[in-house]
Amino acid sequence: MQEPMKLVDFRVRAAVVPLRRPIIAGIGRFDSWPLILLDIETSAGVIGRSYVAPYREAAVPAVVAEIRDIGSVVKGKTISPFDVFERAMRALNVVGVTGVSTIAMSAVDMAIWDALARNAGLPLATLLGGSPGPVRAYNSNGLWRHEVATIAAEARQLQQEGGFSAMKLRLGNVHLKDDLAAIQAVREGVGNEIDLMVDFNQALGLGDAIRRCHELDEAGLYWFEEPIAYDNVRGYAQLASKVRTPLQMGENYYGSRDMLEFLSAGAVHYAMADLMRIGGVTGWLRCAHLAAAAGVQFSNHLYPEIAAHLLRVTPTAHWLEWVDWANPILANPLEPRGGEVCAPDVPGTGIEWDERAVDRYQVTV
Ligand code: SMN
Ligand code: MG
Repeated sequence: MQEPMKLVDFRVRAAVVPLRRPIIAGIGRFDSWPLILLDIETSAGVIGRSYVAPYREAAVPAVVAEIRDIGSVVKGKTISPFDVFERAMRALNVVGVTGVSTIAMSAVDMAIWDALARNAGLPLATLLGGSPGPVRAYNSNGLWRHEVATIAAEARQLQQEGGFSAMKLRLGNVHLKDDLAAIQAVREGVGNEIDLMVDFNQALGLGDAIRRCHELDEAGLYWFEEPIAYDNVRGYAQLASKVRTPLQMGENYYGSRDMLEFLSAGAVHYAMADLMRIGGVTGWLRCAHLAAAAGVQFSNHLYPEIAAHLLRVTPTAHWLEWVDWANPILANPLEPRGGEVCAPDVPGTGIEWDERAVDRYQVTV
């Protein structure tokens, strides 16, 4: 029997990388993107890697502190994701089991799974019982709530960036006419054949959302994402029963219990999870099986490098959200082709740092 692999040390760094297109959405504007990079050193000599992006640069120190705190709880322990998860969350319980605690836990969990897969010499998808390979993707790298004049050209760029036939547009303008103009501009740029998801980023109140969704129900959109505040389960249940375009949300679920609430309330037609909030790979797997049991198609939010592996073992796998926002510090960024992203056939997740770029963008924490 092989010696069990132990957690030896955590190395946490932070970088702030430029965005090719500023993020402008109902939840705010972000001109650059903060990344927290975690390297977990193991007794087997392999390093497990992950990153999380907590949107706000000012939030980085809090997340880093929590990751280090988890490190102090689990260092020296055997690398088993389930046990580490339970032990760390038991410790963090006193400061909360969602928010920063879950974000930090997710970073640790993803790095642990990477270490396990690397040590086994297997791609993460294979370690989890699947295989590396392609997943269908939509391009989410643009179409923010900016000047309508540039939307058509941007939609064309997004289509060409990786042969995409699906993309996401951000809506939730105060006036319907501005949402309609943005949709029209995308159609002018790339025609009616592409699948067009739209995301309101919680911009609307329930009454306005019912009105807006009805007004847009004939626009041939693929899904309506997060029209109202993410924690309003009853509001989503009402909306879900009233609209014809499928309702999508979930990037703000903090763990599988949140998702269970929405699924059991019939509050969504599609579901998604953000690996930074859901509890990393472990949290994803819990959700993927809930979604499958409910017959609900399941997509990722961000973190395409890891999501590509996970969608390969998700029974109701739906769409991969393609963003390239971590590319500036990745040595082997994924390359979408023909509207697909491939979970790579390499040990682990395939995440490797471009150390020179990390030096360049690093900030002190
Ligand atoms: C989103 C992602 C990241 C920052 C702002 C908005 C958006 C999405 O909700 O689903 O891509
Ligand atoms: Mg969204």
